[in-house]
Amino acid sequence: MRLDVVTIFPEYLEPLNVSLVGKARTRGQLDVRVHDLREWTHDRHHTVDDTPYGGGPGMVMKPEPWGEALDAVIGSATEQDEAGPALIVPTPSGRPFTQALAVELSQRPWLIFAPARYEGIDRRVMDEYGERLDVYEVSIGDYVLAGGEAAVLVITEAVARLLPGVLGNADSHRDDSFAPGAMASLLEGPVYTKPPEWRGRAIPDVLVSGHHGKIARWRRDEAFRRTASHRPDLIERCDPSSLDKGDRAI
Ligand code: 6GU
Repeated sequence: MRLDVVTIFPEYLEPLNVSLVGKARTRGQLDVRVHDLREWTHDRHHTVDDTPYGGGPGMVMKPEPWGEALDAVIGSATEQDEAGPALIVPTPSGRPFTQALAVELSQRPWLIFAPARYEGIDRRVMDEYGERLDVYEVSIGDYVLAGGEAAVLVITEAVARLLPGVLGNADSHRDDSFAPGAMASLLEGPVYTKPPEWRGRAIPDVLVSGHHGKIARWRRDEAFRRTASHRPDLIERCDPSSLDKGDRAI
């Protein structure tokens, strides 16, 4: 997969050199290219923003640098990129970023991220590229960040771990909280490892009982309890047929 990020803070994307995403890059599974938006400005001050039409607080990102930058990135396609890119615009006014959207994006060969600072990007940029490619305006949650760069890191990590061969064990994401169909989309319950006792705290006996049926039932109950406590909305909108007799007993 190819990822391009156009930003006024290229150094904000340094974490893409580390951990899972960094390793995927070294292995050649991810081709990440970070670009400085100011390279596509032509004035002495490398201006990327201006005051909003209609008045109001804050500044809006000017369309011209974005247009030149996106044309250059899209125009750098080689034979490998024949499928064409999707444009991801992180914004608090976007559609929610979910595991289902992470799966959809992980199936695309090329993503271009356009994270904004200030009050956002001039609307005409999204309208213009929306006529040529799929544009996803995406929010990572109901809170406001100072810019979209942190959202790029979040979306990239969620997408990269779904790429074939990036996670050591392909089964690792089958039971993820929010995986479609997994555990009826319950949150994951507690996990334990050695030693069997730590600071006077023992692990639950059932986990060393060797009884696989009882272990599965216990895990399901813990997941159900945690979901009911932290995310009752997930249980209210789940498919009732995904709940079993044991769940209903809780
Ligand atoms: Cl994607 N950007 C900004 N600036 N704030 C956000 C966000 C994105 N998602 C939630 N809050």
